Amino acid sequence: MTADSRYKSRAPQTEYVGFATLPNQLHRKSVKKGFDFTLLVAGESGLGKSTLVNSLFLTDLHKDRKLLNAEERISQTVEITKHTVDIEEKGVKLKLTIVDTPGFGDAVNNTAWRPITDYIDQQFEQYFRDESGLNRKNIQDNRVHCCLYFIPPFGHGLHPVDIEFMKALQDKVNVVPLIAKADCLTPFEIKKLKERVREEIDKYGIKIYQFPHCDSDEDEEFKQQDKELKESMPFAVIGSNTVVEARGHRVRGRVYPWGIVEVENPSHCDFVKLRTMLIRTHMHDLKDITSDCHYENYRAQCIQNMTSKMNADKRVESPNPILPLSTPDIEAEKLIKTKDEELRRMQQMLQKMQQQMHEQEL
Ligand SMILES: Nc1nc2c(ncn2[C@@H]2O[C@H](COP(=O)(O)OP(=O)(O)OP(=O)(O)O)[C@@H](O)[C@H]2O)c(=O)[nH]1
Ligand SMILES: [Mg+2]
Repeated sequence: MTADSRYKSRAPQTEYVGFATLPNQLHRKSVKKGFDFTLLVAGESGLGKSTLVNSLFLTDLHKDRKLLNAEERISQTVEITKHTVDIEEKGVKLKLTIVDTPGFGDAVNNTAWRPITDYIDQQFEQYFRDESGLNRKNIQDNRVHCCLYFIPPFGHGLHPVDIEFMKALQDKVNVVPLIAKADCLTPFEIKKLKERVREEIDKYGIKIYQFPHCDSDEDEEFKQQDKELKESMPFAVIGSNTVVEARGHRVRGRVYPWGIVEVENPSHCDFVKLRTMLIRTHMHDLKDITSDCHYENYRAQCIQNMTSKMNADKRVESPNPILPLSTPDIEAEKLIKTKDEELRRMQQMLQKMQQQMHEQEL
């Protein structure tokens, strides 16, 4: 019996090949492994960055944690601080890391963003090293997947420092702009400021995180949610660490003589939309873009730098730089070849690894 006839005779009996279980297999694998997600906050000092991440932390994400009372106020952030929480919901594990950064003044300063871009690069560098190392199976992904950038509610749009800052970040991380302290503005002012910020983002060519296109075959509820999210950018947010009584419920809010502003009330601000987008709907896309685009840029740059360095070494190692390269010193040539070979192997290894990672994620 030929191989072909053997397959032909078997085919009708095996109607169900079994690849329909692939999504389940992937689901099981991902659930077992758990997910990680890193969020960074940046913006001028005093805009409520620490307060907001604390609000994000302590509500849905960390129900058991004790809420801070009014006296336990957050103090000014003086250095880059990393907080990690392990969350488990219906058996799915999420390691959420929040990177809080010190705010800066509103004066344009060429280096204000440097510690943050350095931090992002350091995480890429670590990942690049781990990926090329031996223990590749257990790599900790500390790359920054999203940067919440806080825009002041005062003034008529972006400050020069905001433009500079977002531009410095845009090729390294997914930038999600937020209008800070939205309770300082009326709904009309929020609408106007949002329009203005969107215009300025276009005008100055700032690349912010773009929501993926919503397929036409998605269900209506999803389409509606997607539309609302896109229209709400930049999200106007309010943060608070105090729990107050409102409409018979204990809610996170800010008390004013004229009433209570509720953080999680969708008619008061976009806090819930932001949280939904980060945690429920777009986490995977933010991670994909980090990996396929921002990290890929970093990695390509690294490889290019390594190659240029090797070429420079090659020239230095040559005993007589005036001589043409076709008559090189044999030992130097050998060394260069070994280095070239090493680099090629490393590139192949990285490509293979990336392919595997893509396959795992599919
Ligand atoms: N009105 C209003 N005040 C807020 C809001 N969020 C925070 N605040 C207050 O603003 C002040 C500064 O808040 P922080 O969270 O420390 O601000 P930050 O951006 O982390 O400041 P730095 O650490 O200096 O960068 C505190 O008194 C907060 O209570 C908000 O949404 N609305
Ligand atoms: Mg702070």
